[in-house]
Amino acid sequence: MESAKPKAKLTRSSRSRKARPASSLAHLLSLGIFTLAAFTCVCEPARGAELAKGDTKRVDLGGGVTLELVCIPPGEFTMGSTPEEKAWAVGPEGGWIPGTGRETPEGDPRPARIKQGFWMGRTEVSVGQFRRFVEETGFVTDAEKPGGWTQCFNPEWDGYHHTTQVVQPWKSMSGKSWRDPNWAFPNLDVYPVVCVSWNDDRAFCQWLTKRERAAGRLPEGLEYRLPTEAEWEYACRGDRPRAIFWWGDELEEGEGRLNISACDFLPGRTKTWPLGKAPWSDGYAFVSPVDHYGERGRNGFGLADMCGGVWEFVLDHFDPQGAHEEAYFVDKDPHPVCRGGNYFDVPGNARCAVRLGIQSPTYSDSRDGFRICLGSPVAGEPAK
Ligand SMILES: [Ca+2]
Repeated sequence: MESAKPKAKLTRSSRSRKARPASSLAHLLSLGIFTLAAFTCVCEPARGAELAKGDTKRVDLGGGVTLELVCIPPGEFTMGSTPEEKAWAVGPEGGWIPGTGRETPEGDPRPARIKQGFWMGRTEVSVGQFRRFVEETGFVTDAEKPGGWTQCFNPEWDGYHHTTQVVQPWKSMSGKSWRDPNWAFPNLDVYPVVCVSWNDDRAFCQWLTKRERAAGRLPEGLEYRLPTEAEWEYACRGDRPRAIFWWGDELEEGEGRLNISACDFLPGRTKTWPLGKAPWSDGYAFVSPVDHYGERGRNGFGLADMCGGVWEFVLDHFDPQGAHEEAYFVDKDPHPVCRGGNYFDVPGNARCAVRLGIQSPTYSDSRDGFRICLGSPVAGEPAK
């Protein structure tokens, strides 16, 4: 952003601010015309009327496929979870297993600040959007490389058998990938893409940056990338006071808003997912179409599926001490962070504060996807 500021000032001084009504700007955005001056507004909320919360932008990925971005203005929020929230997560309603310590890395509530505004994908990146990337570049995901594998649902799984042993429904498989995550149903373009690694996700962002820049639509100094962990949590909370979910603390208020482990039969079976569940049907035992729940499923920033759906990779490496206001990276043995929970998770694992450290930058899973953002480059990001 620093390098962009002098140009932005020149651009602003060369036009009449009062001459351009908001409807005209909205029209330009709808056409995909995106100026440096327009983005600068995101970083300067004092300018008010031009770009603010609720503004959107549609990116043309080619082949008739688009990706919608939502404006996230800068602001402050409370990161982390209270002891009461952690206790709820492992209680009868939250449904997670007590004693695993999975909730500990959320840390205590603490103030955090997002200094620069950014744009964020309205939804998780879909199968159709990821397909455009692969079609244009021939990109081969980590799971598809020689010797590669991904974690998918094991069709032979027949339950947890708590009295004897816990057998997980997930199994490492070769020959499976984002193209075929081993669902028992077709992998539609409207589903969130899964079985993509942190490396794969960053490659998608890099492709989009180059593509938009080549088309003259990307101002110098901005790029497509994964959101930082702080940006993700700020965006997830949706400009509301800290709570368990983006709509508040009440699980019952989540009905019709998210896809988690609920009262839905697995395809071709008479069983639902085990453990605690949301006490309603959300319609899907596995993935649901992105933004399936419409307005009711969107948070205060207009973002869909921030809780539930699929886990979303963010840019940071995992620090068991808690998420950081500035992006956090390690030199050795990095574990990328996923946020937000997924269709298999109990309510206690689909909260705004939930964090998960992933095995490695090449690991992929049919519960993990990603969401992109458009913002300033992040200091210290490992080379792509
Ligand atoms: Ca579900």
